[in-house]
Amino acid sequence: MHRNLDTIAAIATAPGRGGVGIVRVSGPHAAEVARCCLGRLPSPRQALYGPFMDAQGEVIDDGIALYFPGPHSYTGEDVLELQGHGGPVVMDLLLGACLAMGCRMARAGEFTERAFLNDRMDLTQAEAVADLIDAGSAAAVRSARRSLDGGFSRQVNLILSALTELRVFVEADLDFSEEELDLLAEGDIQYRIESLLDQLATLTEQARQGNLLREGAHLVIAGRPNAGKSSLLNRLVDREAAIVTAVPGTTRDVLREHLSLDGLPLHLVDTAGLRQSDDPVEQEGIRRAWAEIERADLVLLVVDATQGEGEEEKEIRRRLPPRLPVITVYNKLDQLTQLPADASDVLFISARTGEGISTLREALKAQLHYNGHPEGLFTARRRHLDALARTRDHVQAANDQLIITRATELIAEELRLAQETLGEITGRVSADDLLGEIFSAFCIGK
Ligand SMILES: Nc1nc2c(ncn2[C@@H]2O[C@H](COP(=O)(O)OP(=O)(O)O)[C@@H](O)[C@H]2O)c(=O)[nH]1
Ligand SMILES: [Mg+2]
Repeated sequence: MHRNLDTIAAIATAPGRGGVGIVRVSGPHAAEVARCCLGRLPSPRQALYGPFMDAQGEVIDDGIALYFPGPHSYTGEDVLELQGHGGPVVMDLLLGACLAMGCRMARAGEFTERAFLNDRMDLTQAEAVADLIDAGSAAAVRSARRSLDGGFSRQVNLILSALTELRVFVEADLDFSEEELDLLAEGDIQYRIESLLDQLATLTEQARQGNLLREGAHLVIAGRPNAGKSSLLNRLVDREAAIVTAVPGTTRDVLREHLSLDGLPLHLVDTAGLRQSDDPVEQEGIRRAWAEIERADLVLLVVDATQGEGEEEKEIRRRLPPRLPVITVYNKLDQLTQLPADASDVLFISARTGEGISTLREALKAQLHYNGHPEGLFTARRRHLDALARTRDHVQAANDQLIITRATELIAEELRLAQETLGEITGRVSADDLLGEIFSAFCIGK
């Protein structure tokens, strides 16, 4: 266990003016700070109303103090909360008084970091605290709450114990037999590995959805000039965000809009039409369009249905990053008298009349594998997805060893690596730099 000898303090409420503002203190000197500031130590977990004084005994403010002796506190240490009037100057004076009494300013996320280090929560829960604070929708709040309640950790721990059992099994075999597995054990191990792979796949899909809900998807609208990209953006966000004209090359800057698709945050990007151009401004617009495409999760390739696909579209498709999903939409459906015969896997829409837009929205959800049911999800991060993928690779490698070499030692090693990798998610095994990275993204006072 880590020992934090510093007592830390910070303003826990948002900066600015408010009815109430809170200064939070955590660490071994919290009780001393309470006595100095309040004249006495409040009874544990009971509100004490009174004046707040600075180190010289001068009254700064009055309000309610709460004292939570460790380990039954947020951080696991002794915690003091001073709830005063929420003015920035009052709060600064109060914080200043705490610092004068021997506290140090807390770093961003340090309270939650201490909660983690004192085993009050694991890493997914600590991250869920930040996600809850940053949540941009009710669905995101619910999924962060679920992670905070340990929903994600429980699933990870289940797989971790399955891995432990399997490792015990394999390593026992390593002790008793020669270098190769006997057939009976092999069947059992094979079965267990397959079931592990299944569990990992299920959890990965849940985490992917959770991450999608947290981060949203980057959707780039691309195509040649005048196909109706900006009109489509406007239609999707239901307002005149982008300038639409009949002049090809109207859009030059990259335009960003946000949209919630049944709870799924979409970051829409409208771009300059892709074509050869001698105009340096347009060229820069096109360069930026390609830069956006490189970063996209999904591209909407807009084609003018009255003209169909030509050399330009071929050229665009050639340049699209491999493996980037693309939805092709034929726009200006209102101008068509009949549908082209060779266009079965494209969507027909009219940005002008709105026809086909609801189908497009469904196609977007399907392409992003968003099931539209945020209930039951927990928030997850790329870090988690990455760890899950590497865990799967190790389990898969163990499986391959089982089939190809049947070398117990190699199987055991892959399973050990799998367990270590999966443990990164909850923080059972984690490097200090990883912790620093996670907690520094928090706000001060949390
Ligand atoms: N008839 C029809 N015209 C459209 C439609 N969508 C866009 N346009 C027109 O096509 C022209 C180019 O549209 P714009 O959205 O600026 O295309 P962009 O260059 O791809 O962004 C404008 O004159 C639009 O009014 C549509 O669905 N039907
Ligand atoms: Mg445009």
